[in-house]
Amino acid sequence: MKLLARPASPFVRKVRVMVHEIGLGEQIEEIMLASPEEMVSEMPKYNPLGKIPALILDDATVIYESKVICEYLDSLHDGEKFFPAEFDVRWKTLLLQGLADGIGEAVIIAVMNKFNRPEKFVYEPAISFQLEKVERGLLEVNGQVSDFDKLGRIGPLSVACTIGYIDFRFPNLSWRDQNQELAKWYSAFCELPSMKATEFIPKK
Ligand SMILES: N[C@@H](CCC(=O)N[C@@H](CS)C(=O)NCC(=O)O)C(=O)O
Repeated sequence: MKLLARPASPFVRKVRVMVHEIGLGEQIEEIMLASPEEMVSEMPKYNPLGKIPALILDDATVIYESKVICEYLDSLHDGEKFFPAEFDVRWKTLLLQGLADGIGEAVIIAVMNKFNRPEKFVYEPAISFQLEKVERGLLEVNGQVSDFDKLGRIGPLSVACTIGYIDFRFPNLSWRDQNQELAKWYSAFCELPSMKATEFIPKK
């Protein structure tokens, strides 16, 4: 299998961490697209939405959307499942994944509005609108941290990848002050070898 990816994406990281955790690394070749331009030209060939990640199976079937890729990968191992079958746990972990992914998407929109355009087109209220979603989302997640060990694995993993992306894009966002439980949990989660192996360290 081949994973089409870029190193900083929180959605790609979710898939990569999971691949490490379930020990499937040998079976998946990571193809890191070299630039945003390459992504724009290449990705629509695999995903009509033009987005990474996309997983190309050995029979050339393409799976996109990180949540779908992760659930597919979960069917390939016999260890503790990221998407539990039991309904009560399943819907909670899916909801947490949805919230975490939504926070990540808000960060991406804020980034597009802030950095990827000429100064005169930067509209601060549009950025604040997205960062308010991030703030509300993290507060909600913070309230669930004490239940994380009962919540199924994909939700917390999605949270960790989103936070990694927030810290990369908006390092001055002081989310830790308001979300101390989450900050403590995140710092411990980052010690996992799978998180360390997939950490994006921007070039200075
Ligand atoms: N819902 C998608 C989101 C993926 C996504 O937004 N990927 C970004 C990179 S982090 C992307 O490819 N953006 C390019 C674009 O929107 O054209 C998923 O979970 O896979």
